[in-house]
Amino acid sequence: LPHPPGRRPVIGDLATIFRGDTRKPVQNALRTSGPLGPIYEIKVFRGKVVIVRDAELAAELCDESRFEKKLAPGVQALRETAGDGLFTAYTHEPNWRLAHDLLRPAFTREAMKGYHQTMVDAADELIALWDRSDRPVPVSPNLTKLTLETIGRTSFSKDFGSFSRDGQDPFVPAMARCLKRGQVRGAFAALPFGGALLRRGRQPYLDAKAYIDALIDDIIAERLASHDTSQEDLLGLMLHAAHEETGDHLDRLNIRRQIITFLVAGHETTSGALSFAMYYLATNPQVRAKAAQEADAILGPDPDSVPTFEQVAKFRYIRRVLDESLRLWPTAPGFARGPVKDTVLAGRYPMTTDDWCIVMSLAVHRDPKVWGDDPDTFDPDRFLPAAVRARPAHTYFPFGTGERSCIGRQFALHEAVLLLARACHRYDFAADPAYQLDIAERLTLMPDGFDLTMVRRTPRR
Ligand code: MNH
Repeated sequence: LPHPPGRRPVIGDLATIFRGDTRKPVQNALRTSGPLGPIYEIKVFRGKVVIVRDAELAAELCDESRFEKKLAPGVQALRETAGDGLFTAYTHEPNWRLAHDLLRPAFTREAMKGYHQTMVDAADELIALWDRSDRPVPVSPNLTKLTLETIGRTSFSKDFGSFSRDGQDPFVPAMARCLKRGQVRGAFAALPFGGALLRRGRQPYLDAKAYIDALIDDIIAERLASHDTSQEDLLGLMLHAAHEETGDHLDRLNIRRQIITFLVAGHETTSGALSFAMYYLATNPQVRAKAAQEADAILGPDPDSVPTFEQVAKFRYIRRVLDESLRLWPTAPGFARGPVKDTVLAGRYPMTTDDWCIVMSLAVHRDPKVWGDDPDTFDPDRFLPAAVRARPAHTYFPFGTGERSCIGRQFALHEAVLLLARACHRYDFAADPAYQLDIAERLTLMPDGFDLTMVRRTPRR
């Protein structure tokens, strides 16, 4: 397979991966990997990663009869914290199927109806915060408050109190430290002096882990103390649901891992998606005007009116803005796939069951074969129903693919469209013309240093 030029002995492509900005390997790959063609490999020390950036190969990898989810080393490293929680489980681990079946009822349309008012209330608190701000608001940190409150309150009866605090909830950096620890451990294990480097970060890690453990204990203890076994939210299902066929329950260790999984998976990706959508609305006045018009048509002239559950599905244009934002910046920028049985990809690339590759959605979402010769241009009309029907299957996957795709997709879309609709209805907002989109890479992609001045507007009929 092709690889980036300038490969060195021992370190392999390390220098290339981090060239430019060491904190942005994913964006670096998007920018520089084009000449390597549809599929290429990178090597670092003894590790090898194959990356697919082509729509046809990606679509083939979505064929569930031949390929399945694999855990890339970066995801495997999260198992130290999330174990066999839904996201980090191997499909063959019994707890994956069990949790998938038990928890799915928390993500039906009916379940969304139950969360709607809680989502509206959390959005209201963010709106109140924006109303009070006489300075530009920090978009991503504010939206992270919203998404953390939303997952906490809807699914665990946990109020983080994010809106009554200035900075972020301590949960966010504590969790980041725990997750990073696993990844750093994986990376350092391969290095000379790795052990010494690891010892340095040990105490802060232990502190963060103790904080998270106590938080989860509280969440579980409070619910058990309420003696309410009827609540069918995510936590209720985790604690009390029995499998239809086997009667099995989730065990206590797995419940802890699921709570961590949902608190993390349930907020960072959605916050990033919302932030990118706000960025494109702020920098495309015609798009913002159309979104505001749609909000006015559905919500009417009262700036305080909030969407009903049924109305959320009616913001078709705003939904397209979100879809297009997730095309350009899928906040989970890739996912790993590998063969179920030894096979040949595209009739050219033999793969065994030990092989895997990363489908780089970020690049595939810009393949000119699918998206035309201006794939980097933001255009929500790419998601008009006729345009969607005209595209081949498996060309757009911000939520992954197959049975291991995102269980929280409807949840994220409902939450996000609701907030965007309210924001476009109530405010006019323009980005500082000097702001250049700067994207931080953590577990996910997130606009960085992006502020907006929220100016009240007058909705019209
Ligand atoms: Mn989510 C899996 C993206 C919101 C909970 N999510 C995935 C995958 C992608 C993804 C991609 C598949 C990863 C893989 O193949 O390895 N998720 C997103 C995005 C958003 C999102 C872009 C928001 C936008 N996710 C949410 C929300 C929740 C959630 C909200 C919970 C409320 N996601 C999950 C869980 C999984 C997952 C749990 C793992 C599902 C499984 O493997 O069974």
